[in-house]
Amino acid sequence: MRSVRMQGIERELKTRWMGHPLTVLDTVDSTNRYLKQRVSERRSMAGEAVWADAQTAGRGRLGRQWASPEGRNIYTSVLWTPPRERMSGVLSLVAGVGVVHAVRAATGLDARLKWPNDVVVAGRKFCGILVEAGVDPTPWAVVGIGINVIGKPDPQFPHATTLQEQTRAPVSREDLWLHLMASLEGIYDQWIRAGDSWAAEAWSQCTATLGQMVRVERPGAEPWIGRAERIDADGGLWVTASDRQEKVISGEVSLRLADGRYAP
Ligand code: BT5
Repeated sequence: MRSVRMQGIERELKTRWMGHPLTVLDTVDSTNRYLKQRVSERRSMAGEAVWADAQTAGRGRLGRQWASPEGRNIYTSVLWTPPRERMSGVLSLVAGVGVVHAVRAATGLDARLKWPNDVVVAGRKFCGILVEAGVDPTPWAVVGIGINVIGKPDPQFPHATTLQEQTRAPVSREDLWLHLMASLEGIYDQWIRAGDSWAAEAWSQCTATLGQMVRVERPGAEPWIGRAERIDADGGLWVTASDRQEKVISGEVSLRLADGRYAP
């Protein structure tokens, strides 16, 4: 059940546009699906957001699922309408930086990004980001964010954690959601002013992946190990080994530590 504070949270928002207007739902299949439908019906506006207490079909990337139990987490999606020439993998970098800054501000935890866009604390994932974008009728991007906040992580995901597990103190999902909208607005506006390479640099400042030895696993190809060197403004990651250097694109590879464990 949505809390009373959650229901009226839009009144507490201090942002100019991020998070307005807000729809708060008890349950929905997927907040991304919900907002994309509003886009297709041409009923949406920039900054519009949806926040659900539970999802019955929360989605990850590549058809994967996002576990979305009720009463403890954040499942939220926000609509962005960037200029056409700014539509690229950089959107996902901008969103990731926004989440990291919000979580750091709200909890003091050392949240970091794992390429391409998991958010981790102490090497364990507490947040996933799913950006879905298109250009019809005009450029749009639905930025979906799932954050494990309260209680223990789902035991079926051994590398998962929750913010409360990390802080060992109560964490308010409402306060965190307010931080999230403020942070996304600040980072988005700065990206529009400063450009894609600024976003790639901001992402690089918040990551746990760069400098690590990682294993690149592509379906049907021999895995190989190299050092994660840098990212490009389109979100591609450069991995270097003694005999090869390649830019890997999200969706095409999964990254593991050199010994096969989940790479933070
Ligand atoms: C993601 O996908 O991490 C993006 C998840 C985005 C979820 C939000 S919730 C609001 C909005 N509406 C939606 O329908 N989606 C967005 P990916 O990188 O593919 O990671 C998915 C993988 O993470 C799964 O295959 C599991 O291994 C793991 N996983 C699933 N649920 C988890 C959870 N609650 N906490 C940690 N790990 C989880």
